[in-house]
Amino acid sequence: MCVKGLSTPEAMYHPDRLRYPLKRVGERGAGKFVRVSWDEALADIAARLDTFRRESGPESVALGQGTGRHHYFHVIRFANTFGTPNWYEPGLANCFIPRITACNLTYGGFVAGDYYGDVPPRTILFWGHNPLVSGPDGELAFPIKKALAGGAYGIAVDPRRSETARRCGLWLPIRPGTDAALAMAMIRAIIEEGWYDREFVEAYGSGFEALRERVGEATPEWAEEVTGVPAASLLEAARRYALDKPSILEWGVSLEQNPNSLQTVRAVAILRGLTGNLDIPGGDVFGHDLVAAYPVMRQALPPDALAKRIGADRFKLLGGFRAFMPAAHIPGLFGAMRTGEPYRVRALLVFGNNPLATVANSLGVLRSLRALDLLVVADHFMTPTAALADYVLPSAYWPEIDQIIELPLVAPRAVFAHRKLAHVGECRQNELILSDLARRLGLPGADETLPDILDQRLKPIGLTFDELADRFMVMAEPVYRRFAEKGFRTPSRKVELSCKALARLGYDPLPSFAEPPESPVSAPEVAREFPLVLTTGARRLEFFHSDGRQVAGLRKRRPDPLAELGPATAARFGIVDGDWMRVKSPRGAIRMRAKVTADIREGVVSVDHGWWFPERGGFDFGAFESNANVLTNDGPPYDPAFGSYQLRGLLCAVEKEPG
Ligand SMILES: Nc1nc2c(c(=O)[nH]1)N[C@H]1C(S)=C(S)[C@@H](COP(=O)(O)OP(=O)(O)OC[C@H]3O[C@@H](n4cnc5c(=O)[nH]c(N)nc54)[C@H](O)[C@@H]3O)O[C@H]1N2
Ligand SMILES: Nc1nc2c(c(=O)[nH]1)N[C@H]1C(S)=C(S)[C@@H](COP(=O)(O)OP(=O)(O)OC[C@H]3O[C@@H](n4cnc5c(=O)[nH]c(N)nc54)[C@H](O)[C@@H]3O)O[C@H]1N2
Ligand SMILES: [Mo]
Repeated sequence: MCVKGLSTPEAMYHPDRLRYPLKRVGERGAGKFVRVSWDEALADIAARLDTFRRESGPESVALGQGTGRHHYFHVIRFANTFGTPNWYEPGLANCFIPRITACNLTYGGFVAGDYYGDVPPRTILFWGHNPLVSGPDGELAFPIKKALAGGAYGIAVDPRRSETARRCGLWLPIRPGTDAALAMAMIRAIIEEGWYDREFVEAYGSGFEALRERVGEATPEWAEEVTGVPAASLLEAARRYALDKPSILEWGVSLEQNPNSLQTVRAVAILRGLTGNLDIPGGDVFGHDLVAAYPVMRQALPPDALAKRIGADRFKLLGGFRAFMPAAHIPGLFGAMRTGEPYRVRALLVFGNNPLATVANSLGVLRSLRALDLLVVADHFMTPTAALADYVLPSAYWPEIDQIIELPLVAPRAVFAHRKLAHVGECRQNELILSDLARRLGLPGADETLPDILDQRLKPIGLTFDELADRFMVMAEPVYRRFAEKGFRTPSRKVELSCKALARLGYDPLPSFAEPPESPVSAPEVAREFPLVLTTGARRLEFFHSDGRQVAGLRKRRPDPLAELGPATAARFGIVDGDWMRVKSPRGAIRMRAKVTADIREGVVSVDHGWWFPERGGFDFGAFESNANVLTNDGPPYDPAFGSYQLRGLLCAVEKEPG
């Protein structure tokens, strides 16, 4: 088991675990709270939400959540039925939705590696992704280890020789933020060398000639100059991925945390189509929707509310009606809280998100939260964000909830039951907190209970939640090459190498590279003071984002926030392994412990994210001392389609801390 799983009892029964609802007394941020009953807390919150709704419109109330957890769709349901278009999740612009959307646009559905069928992959291309550590969602670490041990050839595109890259035959140490250039050059090589799947492209590809023309100048030599990846490695990677089939392409969040996220994920997505590695055994395959979608009650949100969604007018694939899961733009929303532009956002209800740690520009986030009339935070622990709240609500930990786990996007054909087996204090599952509030506010659908919803979702497989729980899981038979009969689920029924739907929305139908706006190439004057390239947030096994720092069993294994840099880079700044150093960007400075390693591209600094110090107390738990998001940028330019902001591929400097 993962160390985080093993530490569950320690985390769940931790003395600092929130056990009762708390109400703030004294000033915001003074950290003084008193215990109140659920009834008192929810009655007051509901009354205040009702006032905001009447005085300033429902859009003045925002909902926030972190990365997709069990309550994900219920938060959206609450927002829709309350009538506010302003909910957010860090993943919408900067994690996963760009990948999903690029797949939908290019081949009409999301694809994931086929590790569970009879045919194993021969090649796995890991792009900005370290699943042996991050294993997102599909518990991918296990099948991937097995595939690599069984002889699959691994290729890693990563500025770090990550845990995954170390098991690969080929490592392409890329300059952060330049992935689109590498992908364009691989597309060109695959076309010009004749390595593409001609039969597949002729039958099922649309826009091949336009694509060929677009990548015309993306030679391996050009890409070497831009990305730092040797031309020979690039060609070897392209040849193996295209010819040693079946191949899986595992891509990560690194492709999305930059202002060119749409075109970056599109360029990489196209590789699957060109090489015919789509929906074949041992390749990347489409998911099956085994169960019904969560009833998010999208129809309850009135059309005039859609127009008020912050960012929707500009970022059409984030908030517009063509968006996969329309949401508000985080920098715009937090901006509205502190500036009142385009209108005042007065209240924020947060479920499982620690924006002071995980959203770019932490000091800006602090000002935004302080400006609110009402902040409610539901969490397991008193986090720096919760410490600013008017109400802190104790949420159930994962063994204390009922839910259905279906992951058609990553584990394409299984559904699991997850059954409650413990209960701590007065903690409640978030869905139940939201339903209670919905009832008090008289929102549509408020009489539908969580068990009703779970049963309703399982109707397509003819089971109730209890029946599924007795069986634990249901898995469907694999189906491959569905396109041979029905084509792809795109307007042209083909793989859209050139994408008409994008052109219609006013975006480039073909992939392109844009130099990151803050780089040694695009901002040489900034680079004089900040000569190194910054990337942040490479996952660590012990922690989930800002979670877990108070769990001794985890903290012991990783006591300090680390920043990795290469031996020559460290020597240049007089830093040795283990030194405390300051890492500075044009926006701020933090303290990190240096990890000097040859397993990173020279000139790059990779900074851990999510750090705060629960043991410190105070009003902020040292939340700004070693927080990567003091360095990152929530300002423009943004990706024109998703509004993605910059967490990777920025500039920084390092210096040894005196004393
Ligand atoms: N610099 C930088 N910043 C990043 C990233 C990066 O790479 N670099 N990555 C970004 C990405 S991809 C993401 S998805 C976001 C993640 O951002 P978040 O999801 O905000 O990250 P967490 O720190 O996990 O915050 C979640 C909070 O939810 C609480 N929690 C966990 N489970 C539950 C639950 O069941 N109920 C409730 N109520 N609370 C719960 C935890 O205790 C924690 O305080 O971070 C983003 N931020
Ligand atoms: N233990 C643990 N697991 C997690 C999480 C966690 O916090 N902790 N978070 C979960 C979440 S929400 C997410 S989104 C996933 C993310 O998981 P992954 O998609 O695997 O992403 P990261 O680990 O952030 O980064 C992957 C690799 O990208 C490299 N990299 C950094 N910048 C660049 C770049 O510009 N280009 C390229 N090509 N590579 C780059 C990093 O060095 C790193 O090795 O992990 C999930 N799983
Ligand atoms: Mo994420």
